[in-house]
Amino acid sequence: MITQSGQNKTGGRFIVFEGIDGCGKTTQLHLLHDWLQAKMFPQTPDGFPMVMTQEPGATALGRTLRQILLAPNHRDEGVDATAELLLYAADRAQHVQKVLKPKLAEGCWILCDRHVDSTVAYQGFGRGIDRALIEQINKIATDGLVSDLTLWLDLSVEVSRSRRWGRGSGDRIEQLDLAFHRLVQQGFESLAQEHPQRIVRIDASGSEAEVALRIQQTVGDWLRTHAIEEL
Ligand code: T5A
Repeated sequence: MITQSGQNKTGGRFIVFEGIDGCGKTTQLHLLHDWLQAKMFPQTPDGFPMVMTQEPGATALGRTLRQILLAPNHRDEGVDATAELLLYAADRAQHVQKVLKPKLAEGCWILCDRHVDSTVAYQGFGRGIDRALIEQINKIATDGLVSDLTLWLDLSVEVSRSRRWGRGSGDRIEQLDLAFHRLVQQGFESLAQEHPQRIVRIDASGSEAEVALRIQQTVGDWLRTHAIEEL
């Protein structure tokens, strides 16, 4: 069975969470994991085969790259935008080949915190790198893998910033100014308009429970129309 993501299906599905810094992806990814496990597949004796993962930093190489990418300073010389793009791509290539494709082939469901759309939004819209170049590099890094469903958690830059208050001064990307993060937000808006079949907007305002409910409704609808009957 071939799906949108192009992998030969053994039941695996690839669900991605996207959005600006601090929009609540990590919180909601864990809540969706628990909901899928408890509500959708309670009959599975050994637990449903789900993997929670992230970009950057899900592999041994990726963890080193993440430290390099997010360290607040690089001896004051800064990080060139193209160098940044290629480091995120290197993390992704390793993640795709060492985690995502093997786990999908085993039939696992993958919940992933960020993937290719982050590169378009941050390095494309945010840094201003040519979109066609980014698409080309993403294609190489993913080796053709595409998410089955991407949940874009839409939250204003101001609210996301207020949620992150008290967590210190932030990593190298979080420290960029509001104008940068507004461009990133525009990037996610554009992507959602361009890919309505793959990317679903989730209103990420309100309490964790309110957002979780919206996600459960969206994923529940998606499961009924796209996934469950194929298992
Ligand atoms: N990047 C990444 C690129 O530039 N290009 C790329 O190609 C890729 C893949 C990654 C950075 O790298 C950039 C983007 C990022 O800047 P990261 O640490 O993974 O760094 O950054 P984030 O993904 O932004 O992680 P955060 O933890 O900052 O944000 P999350 O995961 O979206 O949010 P979460 O769940 O941690 O919540 C943030 C805070 O809000 C609270 C939480 O308790 C937490 O304190 N919260 C809520 N508060 C009130 N109401 C709610 N509904 C709340 N939900 C969560």
